[in-house]
Amino acid sequence: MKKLKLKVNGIHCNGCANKIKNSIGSLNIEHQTDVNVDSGEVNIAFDQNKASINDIKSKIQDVGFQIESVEIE
Ligand SMILES: [Cu+2]
Repeated sequence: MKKLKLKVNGIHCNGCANKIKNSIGSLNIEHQTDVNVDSGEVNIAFDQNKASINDIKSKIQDVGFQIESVEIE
């Protein structure tokens, strides 16, 4: 599993958090996504054989959020 730590702009509530989780879920890959509403930090562990970092970023951007930074762990 590949681990990413993203700083995402525009997360205001649990609804936003769920939007992001569902967007990653729509990739239909093994993943664990945690969203911290207070800090705007999104931690994602995902199967790097099934999706790329850009796939993950695109999904989050597609539902209306701006990615400020990406840290690969
Ligand atoms: Cu919200």
